[in-house]
Amino acid sequence: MNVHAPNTSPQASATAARPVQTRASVCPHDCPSTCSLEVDVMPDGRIGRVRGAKAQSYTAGVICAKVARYAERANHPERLTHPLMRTGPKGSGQFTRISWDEALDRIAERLLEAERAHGAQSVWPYYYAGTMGLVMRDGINRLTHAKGYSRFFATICVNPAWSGYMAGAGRISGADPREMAASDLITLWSTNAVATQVNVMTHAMRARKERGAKLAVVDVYRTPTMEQADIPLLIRPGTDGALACAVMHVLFRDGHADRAYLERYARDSEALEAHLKTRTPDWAAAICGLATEEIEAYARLVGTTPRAFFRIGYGFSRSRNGALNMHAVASIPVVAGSWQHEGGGALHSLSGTYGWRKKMIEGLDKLDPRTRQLDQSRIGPILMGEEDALAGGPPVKALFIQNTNPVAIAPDQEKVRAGFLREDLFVAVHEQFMTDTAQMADIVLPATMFTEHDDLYQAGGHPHIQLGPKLVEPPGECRSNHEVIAALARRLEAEHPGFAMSPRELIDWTLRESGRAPIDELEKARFIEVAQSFEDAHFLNGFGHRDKRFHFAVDWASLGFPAPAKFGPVADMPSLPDHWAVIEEATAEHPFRLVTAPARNFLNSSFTETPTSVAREGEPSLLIHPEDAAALGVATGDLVAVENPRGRVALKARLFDGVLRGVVVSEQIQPARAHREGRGINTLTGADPVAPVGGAAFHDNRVRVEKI
Ligand SMILES: Nc1nc2c(c(=O)[nH]1)N[C@H]1C(S)=C(S)[C@@H](COP(=O)(O)OP(=O)(O)OC[C@H]3O[C@@H](n4cnc5c(=O)[nH]c(N)nc54)[C@H](O)[C@@H]3O)O[C@H]1N2
Ligand SMILES: Nc1nc2c(c(=O)[nH]1)N[C@H]1C(S)=C(S)[C@@H](COP(=O)(O)OP(=O)(O)OC[C@H]3O[C@@H](n4cnc5c(=O)[nH]c(N)nc54)[C@H](O)[C@@H]3O)O[C@H]1N2
Ligand code: SF4
Ligand SMILES: [Mo]
Repeated sequence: MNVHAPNTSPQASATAARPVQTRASVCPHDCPSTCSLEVDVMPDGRIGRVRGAKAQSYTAGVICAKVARYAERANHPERLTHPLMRTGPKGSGQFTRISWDEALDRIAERLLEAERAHGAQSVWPYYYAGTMGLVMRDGINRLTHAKGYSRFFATICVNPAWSGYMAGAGRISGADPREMAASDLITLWSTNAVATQVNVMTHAMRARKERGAKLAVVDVYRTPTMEQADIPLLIRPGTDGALACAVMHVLFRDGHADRAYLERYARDSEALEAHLKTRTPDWAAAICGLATEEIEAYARLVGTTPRAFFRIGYGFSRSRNGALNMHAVASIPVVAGSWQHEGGGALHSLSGTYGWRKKMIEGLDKLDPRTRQLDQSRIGPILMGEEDALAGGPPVKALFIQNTNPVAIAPDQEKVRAGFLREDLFVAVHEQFMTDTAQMADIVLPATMFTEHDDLYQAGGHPHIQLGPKLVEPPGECRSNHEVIAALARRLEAEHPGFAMSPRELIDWTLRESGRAPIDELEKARFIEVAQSFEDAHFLNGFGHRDKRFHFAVDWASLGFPAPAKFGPVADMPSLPDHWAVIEEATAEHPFRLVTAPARNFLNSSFTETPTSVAREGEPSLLIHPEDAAALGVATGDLVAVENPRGRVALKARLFDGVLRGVVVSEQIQPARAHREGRGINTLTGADPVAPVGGAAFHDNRVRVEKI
């Protein structure tokens, strides 16, 4: 039963003892799948089982296990339900309960004090993607712009990937993922889809079953996704550019480059072909660790299979050469001409196709472009007052944080922690749980979950917009991000009409202004498909650049990608696809390359509080090749110290022959306290920005490993 009627109050539901109702919703988490959900609302007014909607053709009834058991998270006894004020030293975890009015008054007082003493830009509202709902995620920007606070430059997830894709294709868009079902060769390039976006497997497996399609998987360890592959391509971290170049070398060499297509749709093809002459499979094999024959065989298959679909993930972009490598990989289906065919081409993200008008949600009419932008990924250096990170402005004196857990998820964690411990820094954190970040706060505020507020969702991995309506009342005194921002705005005398609107009014305004159906229609329909035409999705009307061509040669320093500045060693970036040797290569002192990949039962640092996820993942561990382990005298279950100049983390060794020698993998972002020495995995990752527009090289770390 699907009930679309407006939500009834919990009192009514509790007393009427009505049966379980199944209501439509959307998964709010930061996952390209953005699944369409069916949520059981129990007679007691809490949520019960969660299932994938069958009626939505991308979700197709399938969701991941961690969200299927969402009741564990929503009804968790440790959810934050009341505002808290710190009573002990910073980071001590000693808090006392206070009222909402007192909490909001205190926050406002400290933000106003920072503004008076150091200017509005000493306040930095900081957020990310705990919920992907447009109102609850992005509404904080309205406060930022209305007050002239330091702006937030979101870099941590997509910048290396998107800048690389944009450089070639000119638009963050691609083929409809459901077309995978019509494909004969599907390459999952650096996405562990079984763990991180399970629906990709639904559509890929359909092609295998119905057409005998081949599945190729490119990764740096044998993930559950690679275990399903016909063609596993296990490479060294940060070497995707080399593999892509060799594949294209073979395409040109063996007559599989589609010259007529290139003539019409690409720029710089001759320069690329000439440049690739020396980028042979032998050359690439030595860099990426594959056998020459594996590269030849895969390239031959790409060249002889018109319906070749590339589902390109984010993992390989989290290296210092990640943007260049993304551009190189995105070049393959252009050289092969795969884009012309149904079931061919590529999909990285559809995020560039929605065209939202976000003035009301984000207060864009109040945005002053002269206000500095601070780089999300560099929160450590910023809080530690490093001059280049502060972009010429005042020190940050106050942080207001929603929707993210930077003490756990941001790179260079020792610096982040030291920054949060500054006595002169005020920190307010709006959260669902006592995360590593909330633990460091002066004031903690309890937040609603997605079934407890209204929001609007787009998807990165499929073309739908969806409504996630409020289904149940929140526990205790939890308030939504929007409520908190509006309440603060009143106290801070920040002005914008958006503060006075309800979430539903903001959603309706945004839908209408963006040329979409109004909220009532969307609610009735649950989701609306917004797929592009085949021609647009396949760039057959031209790529996104002004000249409508795919660009093989890139002037990275003048890339048209919105950024406050260019980051990292942009000037040294090769113009054409290549292996750019700026990664943290292993040395004698730090002989291992560490990859910090996502864990199946967590989502970033979310779900690290739910018992089943914690039980399934176990203690934070390190996958290491048995021969490397033997050389160190390490056995499965031994505690090892993983160290580099940024810090040291204790992990449990797990011997695994699915990594190359010299590569170690830790699947997680577990809280610091889950680790024996109280330091989390991002202690080892660097906050130096990835060229050309920032981001963190989470999978590009040299480390030493020793038995403790
Ligand atoms: N279960 C679960 N799901 C998630 C998340 C999670 O933490 N857990 N995170 C969510 C978020 S925020 C995002 S952005 C997406 C990301 O999902 P994906 O697009 O899948 O990207 P990543 O998770 O960063 O990494 C995916 C794979 O890249 C591999 N990899 C790392 N370095 C390299 C390299 O140099 N070359 C190659 N070829 N592969 C490499 C890793 O081993 C990993 O298997 O997933 C989302 N979904
Ligand atoms: N080592 C390593 N680090 C990584 C990565 C990696 O692969 N390796 N991946 C990186 C990537 S891709 C990303 S996107 C980032 C993600 O980093 P984050 O966006 O910080 O992701 P989460 O850890 O899930 O934290 C989101 C927090 O928001 C809270 N939250 C959820 N909904 C709401 C809400 O409605 N209101 C409020 N106030 N809070 C809410 C959740 O409880 C959770 O604690 O991590 C990055 N960090
Ligand atoms: S697969 Fe992703 S979008 Fe779907 S339910 Fe799981 S976390 Fe949510
Ligand atoms: Mo992400």
